[in-house]
Amino acid sequence: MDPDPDIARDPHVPPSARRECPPPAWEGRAVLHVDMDAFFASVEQLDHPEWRGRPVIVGGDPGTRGVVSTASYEARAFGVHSAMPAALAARLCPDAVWTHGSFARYHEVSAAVMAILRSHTPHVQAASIDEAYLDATPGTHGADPVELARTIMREVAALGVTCSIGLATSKTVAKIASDMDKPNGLTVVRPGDEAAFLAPLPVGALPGIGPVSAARLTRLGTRTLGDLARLDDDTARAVLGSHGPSTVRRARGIDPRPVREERAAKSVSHEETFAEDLRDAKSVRDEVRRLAERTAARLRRHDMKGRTVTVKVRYADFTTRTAQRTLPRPVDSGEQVTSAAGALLDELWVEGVGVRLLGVGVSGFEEQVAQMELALDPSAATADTDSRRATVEHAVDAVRERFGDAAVGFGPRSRRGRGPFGPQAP
Ligand code: TTP
Ligand code: MG
Repeated sequence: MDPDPDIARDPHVPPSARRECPPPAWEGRAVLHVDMDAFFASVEQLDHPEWRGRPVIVGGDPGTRGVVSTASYEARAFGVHSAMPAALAARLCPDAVWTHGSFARYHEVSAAVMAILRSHTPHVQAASIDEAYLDATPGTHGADPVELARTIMREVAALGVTCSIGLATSKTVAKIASDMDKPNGLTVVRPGDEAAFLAPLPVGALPGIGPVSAARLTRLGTRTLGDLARLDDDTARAVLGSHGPSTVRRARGIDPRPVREERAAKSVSHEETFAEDLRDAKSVRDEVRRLAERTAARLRRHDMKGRTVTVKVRYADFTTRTAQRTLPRPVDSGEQVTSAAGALLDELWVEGVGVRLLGVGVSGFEEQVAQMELALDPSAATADTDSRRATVEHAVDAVRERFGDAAVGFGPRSRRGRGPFGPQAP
């Protein structure tokens, strides 16, 4: 519960006691949440040694209506933070270095960090450009989870940027813990300590509770996660909607969601073998639509989008053919997958030949970082078709959910924004 509880490093514990009281072996699940410190600003300081130790603000322009993307810890000391209007940041911190930064460079450093994580275990879920979860449950991973966290911090620091890590028995608690001792801090919540660790924190500390829910809870007198943990399911549902009961369980430290390895999935598909061969074009087309919609629903359930749509047909004589098309943008809607699959079917459909099996798949997944880039740069999507616009809106939703409403602008005001940080504050 305290930052880094390793007794061996505690100066108040006499050396004789250190040998007698090794920390108990970790029991059960161990989840690490790794989050880079002031990520974009740290990359800028890495690339511009003359900016190290100085307040650095990424995004926006002093004196314009832009918003701050992030600020170095030196700038945060002046009260500057993400999503703050640039003009206000300029007033708070007049001597800051301002830069628009380069998303390509942030991707590069992000990829190097993810590679370090994956060198320790395949059980890695990249949650955004600068954060990831690792499953380090003893038995699935060799090292003690606390040791693993320290090793990762050392290896990331060797790249020239730092991260903070939360280690706990679940994703929710690990994520909250990683924020407790920033920058360059390790916070360990040992098995059994979850509820006590969470109880004093304000409700807004729980991922998923935004300002609106927090205000609604506060009006009811539910201020801390300890208060929230005491709500019954009916009240939770009335205040927080259908996710209420699971939110309350997370406030108690109960969160069984697994660390998901996106990379494991190379394609998402549905196929079906028919009891009787399909012989007319309409029933084949209807089946393709049904399979496309099921595939798209599964994509959305897993929060994935892919650019390549494949249709597979096995004919009555058992010969099998596939056709594939790569779209300009990743898709996850039933309509988009159906429309691509329908066009592919035209290439495969042979009048008069029975169809035994049909399949519709989507592959070519992009990492969430690519979606974030798109969202932060609406000019990248020219918004000249509805589907492109929908893609951007979806990505904007994802970023807003994570960073709050002010983080991303959208529409005419933002379309002409500059660099990767086009969005302009009103
Ligand atoms: P965060 O991890 O939220 O922030 P951070 O890494 O800058 O700082 P901290 O030490 O508190 O973790 O976001 C990661 C990057 O995402 C951040 O460096 C820039 C970008 N970002 C935005 O572009 N807009 C935003 O509103 C936020 C919050 C982040
Ligand atoms: Mg960060």
